[in-house]
Amino acid sequence: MEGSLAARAKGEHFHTVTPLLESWALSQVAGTTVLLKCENVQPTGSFKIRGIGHFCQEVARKGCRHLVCASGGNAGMAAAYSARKLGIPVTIVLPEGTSLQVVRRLQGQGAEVQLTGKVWDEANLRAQELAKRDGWENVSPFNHPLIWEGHASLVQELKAELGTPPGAVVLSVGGGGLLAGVSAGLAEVGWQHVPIIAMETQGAHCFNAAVQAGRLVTLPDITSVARSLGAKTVVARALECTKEFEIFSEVVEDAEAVSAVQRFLDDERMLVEPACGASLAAIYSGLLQRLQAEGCLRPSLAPVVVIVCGGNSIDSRQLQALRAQLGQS
Ligand code: PLV
Repeated sequence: MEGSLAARAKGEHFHTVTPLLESWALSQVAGTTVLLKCENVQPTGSFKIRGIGHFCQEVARKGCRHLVCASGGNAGMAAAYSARKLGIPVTIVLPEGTSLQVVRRLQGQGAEVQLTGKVWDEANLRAQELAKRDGWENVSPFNHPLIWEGHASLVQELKAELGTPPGAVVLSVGGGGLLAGVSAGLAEVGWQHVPIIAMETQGAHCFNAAVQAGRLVTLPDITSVARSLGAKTVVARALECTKEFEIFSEVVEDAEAVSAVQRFLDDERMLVEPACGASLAAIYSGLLQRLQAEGCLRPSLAPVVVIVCGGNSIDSRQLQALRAQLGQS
C-alpha cells in the first residue's frame, strides 16, 4: 500500500520513455530510414499504459473505488497494472475467445477477469453495466480525452529525441485512441503537417469504412485475426482528425499483417501481435513506397517512424497457428 500511496502522491507516470531504434532491415525494404518507436517494451507490453495509466491516475485522484475495463487484452493489462499501482480493485471484461495466457497474466496483476461476448463491443456492454455500481469507473480502451492526452506523450518523446519532424508516422488503428493521441501530440509539438499512415486489417477496418463513408460506420462483425484492432466503430474524434491532419487510411489483409509479424521477429528478434503487424506491413508490403510513387508522400522522405504498438496476445505457438490458418506454413 505504501508504494501505491507514494505513486498516487507523486503522480509519477506509469509508462516508460521507450527506445527509438533505427532498423537496418526495415530501412532496406523501405528505401528510407525507418525508426522503430518500441512501445512493445512498455511495462504492460503495449503503448496502452500511456493513456490508460494517465486516465486511471486521474480517476483515482477523484476517489474512484473500483475500475472496470472491457478490453481486447492490452488495455486490460494497462488498467490492471495501473489499478495495482494505485491500490484499487479492478475487473477486466474480455471477449470469450481471449487466450488463457492473457487471462492468467491479468490475474497475475491481481485483476478479476470476466469473459463475455464474441467481440470487444459485446464485452463493453457488460463493462458499462458494471460501471453503474457506486464508486466504479469504466476505463475505455480508446475513447476518452485523458487517454489521448496520455498517448500524446509518445510524440513528446519523438520531439525530444529527433528535434526535426519525421517524414511520416505509421500506426495501427483499433478504436482510434492511438490515432487521436498521436494527432494531439503532433499538434502540441507543432508537427501537425507530418503525414500519418493509419493501418488496419481487413475485417477490423472500422476507421477506413468511416473515412470512405464520411461518417461513422459500425462493422457487422470482426473477422480479422487482429483481435486487438477489433472495435466495430471507431471513435468520432478519429474521424474528426482526418479534417485537421494529413491521414492516409490503409487496410492490409490478415496474411500481410501476420507475415509482417514473422519477418519482424526474424529481422529484429521482437514478437508482436498481428495488430502491430498491420503497421509493420506498411513497410514490408511496399505500401510506403506505393504512397511515394502515387505522390501522396515525398519521394525523398525524412526518417519514417513506425509505432511498434506491441501486444500481449502472441507467443511462438500462436504465431505458428496463425500462419498455418493463413496458409503460410
Ligand atoms: N487494443 C484495445 C482494443 O481492442 C484493447 O482493449 O487492448 N495495437 C495494439 C497492440 C492494441 O492492443 C490496440 C488496441 C491497438 C493497436 C489499437 O489502438 P486503438 O484502439 O487506440 O486504436 C479491441
